[in-house]
Amino acid sequence: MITMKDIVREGHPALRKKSKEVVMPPSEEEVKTLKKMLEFLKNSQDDELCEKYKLRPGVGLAAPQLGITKRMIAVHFEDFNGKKYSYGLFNPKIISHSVEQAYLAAGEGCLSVDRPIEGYVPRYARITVKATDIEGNEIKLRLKDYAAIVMQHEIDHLNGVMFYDHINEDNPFHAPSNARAIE
Ligand code: K2U
Ligand code: NI
Repeated sequence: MITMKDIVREGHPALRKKSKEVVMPPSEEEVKTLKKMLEFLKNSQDDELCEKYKLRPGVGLAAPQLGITKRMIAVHFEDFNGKKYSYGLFNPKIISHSVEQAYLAAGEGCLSVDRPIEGYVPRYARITVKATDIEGNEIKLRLKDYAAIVMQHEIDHLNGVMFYDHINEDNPFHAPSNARAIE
């Protein structure tokens, strides 16, 4: 199982690289890795396992955070309306997005960043993502608000982008005029 020792931290080159597309169909090892990433997120949200293995709770994980520069991500969370999202995705791509932006009022964190970084992270409020799921199906996801934020955080990792790259340096709590706060 994946634990925190497997997650690379700031300064690791994988976090600043553009990850490579996974050639379809994925290898057994790539499928196994993606399943382990999803399992980590589920474990990290289980109080007992979290405590037992000293996990940091996570709602998303990208392969570069394991030092694997391949375009693979996992997400596992419930949005603020209680809608559940649980996906392992190969080669996720944002194919369209809103002009309107959104940001988490509480800011963002990252399992690869062992320090709190304050500030708003402006992102697209709505996105459409196409990807191949763990079973090999080509899927299209239309996401908004929290789900859109999580997905963009993870896809950023595949492009070597960290959440704090989006924070306004002069005024970290500057909200762009067309951006909506997600509480
Ligand atoms: O990619 C990662 O490091 C996982 C992040 C994803 C994330 C952070 C902030 C906003 C959207 C996505 C971790 O999930 S950070 C820890 C966390 C745990 C529960 C809820 C929000 C953030
Ligand atoms: Ni992160």
